Amino acid sequence: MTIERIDLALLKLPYVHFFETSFGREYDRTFIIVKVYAGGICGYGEVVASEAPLYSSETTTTAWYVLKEFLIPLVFEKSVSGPEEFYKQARRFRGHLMAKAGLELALWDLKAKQAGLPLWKIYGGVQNKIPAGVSCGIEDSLPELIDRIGAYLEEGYQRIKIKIKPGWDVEACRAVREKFPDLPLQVDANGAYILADKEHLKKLDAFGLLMVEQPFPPYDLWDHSRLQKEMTTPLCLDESILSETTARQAFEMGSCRIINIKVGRVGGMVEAKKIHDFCRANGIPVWCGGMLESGIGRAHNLHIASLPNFKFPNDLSASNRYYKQDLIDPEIVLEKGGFIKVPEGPGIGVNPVDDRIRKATIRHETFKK
Ligand code: OSB
Ligand code: MG
Repeated sequence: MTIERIDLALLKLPYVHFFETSFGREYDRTFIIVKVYAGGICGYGEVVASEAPLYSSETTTTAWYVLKEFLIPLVFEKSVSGPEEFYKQARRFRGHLMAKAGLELALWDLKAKQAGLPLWKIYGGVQNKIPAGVSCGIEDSLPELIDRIGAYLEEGYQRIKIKIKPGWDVEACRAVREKFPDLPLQVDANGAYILADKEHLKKLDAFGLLMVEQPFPPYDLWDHSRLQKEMTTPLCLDESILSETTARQAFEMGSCRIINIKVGRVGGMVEAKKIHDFCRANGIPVWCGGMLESGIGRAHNLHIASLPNFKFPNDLSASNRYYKQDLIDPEIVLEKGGFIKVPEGPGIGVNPVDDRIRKATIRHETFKK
């Protein structure tokens, strides 16, 4: 079915609580929602690039530009109607993986809605409830971190991830471990260290962590392999894994033992599935990372996390952990035992509320064939 129209909207939503990583502290999130229309059906996608090029080199502005000037015209000019065809065509453009993923996800939602099936069925998912974890930002003090973790555990989350950076690492782990000796716990540095910190990072082996995520910057696969050789705790790569090829290279070099899959980071679900399948064939467990998505992006992540090689609790939390009012109705909730249900309706299976989207929109543009 021909794509008749594509809409882009730039939104800003305030967080319920600030989120601080080794990049800095943020109070709200700016992101792009993509809508694709065909035959009276609308597919939704989310572009996870943020305002500043901190997590990756993409920003909301570069994503908007690349969508408007290259990716949307490609869909119309080549009469692209589905996500796999979009993936093949869009590969001619280098990089801009988050921009590509947002449009590809909208096409996946559309395709599943056209078929009347939930996305997880189209993807070959096997789990209908997803183990939920929380990613905890850096706080002003260790007691505040401990209080926050206590509150999340009270709500029922299965595991906690804390953000670390130089000056907020070993002592933070020690404090959390003292208070919660048996808690499934992991840490994420977002690339804040360098190889010279190797001896310091090895101290993290003392805390029984599930994994240490992305200690070094994205391009340092080799340095990660040097650190992994000397640590007992598994390393997990996030920012470094951009494709099935980088996943294979990380595996061959021994740069990590676990991979975080984020569909936005790798350019869409076609590539995410390739990474998933490669990891499954080679005994590397994966889990689903998050980018503090709205309910639209998080619903997409729930379907992806239903695939069989997702083996750890995920950075997938309920709507009320992120936003006062999510963009979808009903919102995403945490079930007993610390799970989130995979939506059962067609496509992403959740209902975006147009009025809420409109209220949060700061820029909007419609494109037609
Ligand atoms: O590294 O996993 C990360 C949020 C923004 C950018 C990078 C990361 C994160 C998170 C949030 O950890 C996880 C979530 O969405 O719950
Ligand atoms: Mg991460």
